[in-house]
Amino acid sequence: MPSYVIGDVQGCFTQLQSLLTKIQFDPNQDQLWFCGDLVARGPDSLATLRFIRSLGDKAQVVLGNHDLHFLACVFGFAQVDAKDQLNELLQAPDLPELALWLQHQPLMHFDPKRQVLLVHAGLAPDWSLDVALQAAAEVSEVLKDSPEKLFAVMYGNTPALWSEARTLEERWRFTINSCTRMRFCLANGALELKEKRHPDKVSNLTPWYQFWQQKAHPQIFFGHWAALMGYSPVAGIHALDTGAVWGNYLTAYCIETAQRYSVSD
Ligand SMILES: [Mn+2]
Repeated sequence: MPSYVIGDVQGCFTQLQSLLTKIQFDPNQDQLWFCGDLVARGPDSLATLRFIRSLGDKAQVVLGNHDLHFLACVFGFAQVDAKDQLNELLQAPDLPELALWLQHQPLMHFDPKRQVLLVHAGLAPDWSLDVALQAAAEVSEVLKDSPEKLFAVMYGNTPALWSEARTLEERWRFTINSCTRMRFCLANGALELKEKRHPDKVSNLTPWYQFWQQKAHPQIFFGHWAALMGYSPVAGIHALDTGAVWGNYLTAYCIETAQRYSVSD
């Protein structure tokens, strides 16, 4: 029963289908884990969401920043970004079911038996694994039960440290920023949320995963950072966004065999 972790699909439904052909995906046996950003910039967010939802318990999803922004638009708390191609999805007759399904997906998924963790962007330097799981679970609960409360306070870059997140709202925002937006941190572990380039081009910031190199950690799979092109230098921390939506590749990683598969179109 192989499990494949798949990078940021971003509405690239055609590439997703070619990738599944390449790995000879068997929906009766195989599991697909998606590391978030299912929708937004690519041409076919509607088909992507319908397909992944139709997989039922064969698919494990975590939410990315674009998925949360899409939900905030559905709930009237944000405007669709001019670069997004979401109109077809927003006008679909099954939008309510698709949005509700997405709203029930977690920010983080942890399989304690296999010691494998899935998250869109990463884990904050000043978290332990237990604190990270607890913080992510709190956000998932509020997203399910009172999404308006969450979307009203979701946007913003502060606090930059978990120790500075004092109110419930600050904890939600910090958790969402760590799990769905972070790439680099300052030397003290504070989140820096603007820089997107490859670490080789950035001198004064540290990639989040370098902080986790020193901790005992499960295998971590993440997306979100297309400039890495699927490479993280830390053993057991796997980058999977290979920029399908930017004309590069969509990647799947088989957890059992550690083999990578990519398609470009
Ligand atoms: Mn992202």
